[in-house]
Amino acid sequence: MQDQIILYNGPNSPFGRKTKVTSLVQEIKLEEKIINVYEASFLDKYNPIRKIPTLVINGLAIMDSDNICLYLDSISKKNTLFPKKNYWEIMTMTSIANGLMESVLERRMESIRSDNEKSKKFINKQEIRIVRTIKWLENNWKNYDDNYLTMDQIAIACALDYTMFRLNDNWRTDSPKLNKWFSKFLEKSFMKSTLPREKSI
Ligand SMILES: N[C@@H](CCC(=O)N[C@@H](CS)C(=O)NCC(=O)O)C(=O)O
Repeated sequence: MQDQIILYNGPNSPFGRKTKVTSLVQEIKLEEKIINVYEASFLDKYNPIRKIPTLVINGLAIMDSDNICLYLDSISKKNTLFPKKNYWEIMTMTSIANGLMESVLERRMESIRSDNEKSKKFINKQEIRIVRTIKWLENNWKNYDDNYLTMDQIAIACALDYTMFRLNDNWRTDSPKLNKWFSKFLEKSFMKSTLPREKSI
């Protein structure tokens, strides 16, 4: 019997998008449930941190997008997204992309707090980190092999698209190498079918 795999995801989560894209690329069938994580107390029994994405396979819960992607990759018959040859490079690049997502998310969460609660200093710190990280990606850009997809490429594309969704696309003019690669990558069907859905949450 085929395992029942449920992916609890949000409408806009860049971490969740990474996992959804991985399931599409690795051809793993799963049921995606889009939830509002801020009201999802039912999730606590699987993941006390109450974050999406969370994957549940016949009652076994896997949390954190990297673990979920590694799991989906491990049960796939397709080429691995984590080849041994460049494993640590791929993992580190993926973590840099995760850090970018995190900064854009933190900035967003801070900016929607009420005026007497939000910290301009904190928002500014995140914005500086966002610009620094994208600049680093541009300066350390290596040409990816168009014929072999790796996890870091998916993570970087999701992070950059999320930056445009929540902040702006100024980086595109400042980072020509990255922009050239990204424009082509966005055309892929797994990117087109996983665009962020709602501005509000
Ligand atoms: N390290 C986690 C980060 C996941 C994460 O931050 N998810 C956000 C949505 S994008 C979330 O669930 N936030 C709920 C909250 O903070 O209450 C991963 O890679 O999965």
